[in-house]
Amino acid sequence: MLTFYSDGTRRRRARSELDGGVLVSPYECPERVELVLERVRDVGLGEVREPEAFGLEPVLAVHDRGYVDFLARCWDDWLAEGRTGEAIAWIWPTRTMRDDVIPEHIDGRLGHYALSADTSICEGTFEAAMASKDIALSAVRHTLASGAPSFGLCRPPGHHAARDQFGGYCFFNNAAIAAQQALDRGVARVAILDVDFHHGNGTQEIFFERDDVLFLSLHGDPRTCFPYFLGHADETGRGRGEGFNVNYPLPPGTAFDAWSRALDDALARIRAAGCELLVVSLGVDAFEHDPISAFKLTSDDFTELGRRLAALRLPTTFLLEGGYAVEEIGINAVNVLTGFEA
Ligand code: SP5
Ligand code: ZN
Repeated sequence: MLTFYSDGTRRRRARSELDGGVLVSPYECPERVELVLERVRDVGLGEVREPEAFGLEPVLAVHDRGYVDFLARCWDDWLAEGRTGEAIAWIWPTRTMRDDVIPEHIDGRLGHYALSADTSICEGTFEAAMASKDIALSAVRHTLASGAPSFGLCRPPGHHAARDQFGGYCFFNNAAIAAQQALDRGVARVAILDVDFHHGNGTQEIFFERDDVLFLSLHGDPRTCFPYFLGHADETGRGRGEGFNVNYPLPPGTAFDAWSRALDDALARIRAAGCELLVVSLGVDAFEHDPISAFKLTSDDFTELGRRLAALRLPTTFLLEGGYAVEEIGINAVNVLTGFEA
């Protein structure tokens, strides 16, 4: 299987993440992609290719132009205020305020465009997000052109990024951008299966009213898990999108037995919906030793996940999302891919 990767993903090297009231070194660090790449090479998964540059047009097909401009300028605007730390949102247009007038000041703009305070913006963030979406676009283009599976070694991840919001370590929604690209190239219906521990709120929001993308997500129940405010089972889509959004919120402690029952249900729905392409939002933070998650999947379970995905016999593009057990991230992500090819 081809892997798409570029060093541009490492241009984001944030120092700070607000976690439990403390600024810690971010869980979503550049070492993550280095270790996955090393594993790809160790097991001989296949060629590693540089992505092409696709520019902003495919980004603007799913994201708001004002949002993209904000991301492009945020770091400079922040520095222009004389700030020394990294840009972190700290005030939001919550229930009792207005959100229809976008502030001019960078602090207000950060609150408008952020969905959480775990994600700081630092130098190189925009450039890394650009590299990440180019990897996703190159991977899906390869799958569309050849029918062969591909792996986009994306970083930063994407599935929390909504049409006009960043957060949860995500800026551009790589899976949504890739799926939209496939639709624009003539694919009639795409399935996005999100196996990251966290709910893919951004992907859900982008496609919620559409029937050309079937979105399915297995994740920690938002009653107790990030992102807390989306991902319940009764969110099934709206309008013509009704029935094309499927959430499987699962309790903390869920192991492969129960997790894979939800997976099998998701796979049956993908089959029934007549999808022509599968995009896997491949987070491996459902791993038992993940430092910020609460499921109990083992490294071998990821191999079995790959096998079950292969049984769909669909053109498939894998895009890396989360996974923070850095020592094992390569093993777990690549196990899915080798399981798929077995
Ligand atoms: C892509 C992805 O997986 N994003 C996840 C973002 C989660 N951010 C909030 C993490 C809160 C971690 N708190 C854990 C405390 C353990 N020390
Ligand atoms: Zn996650």
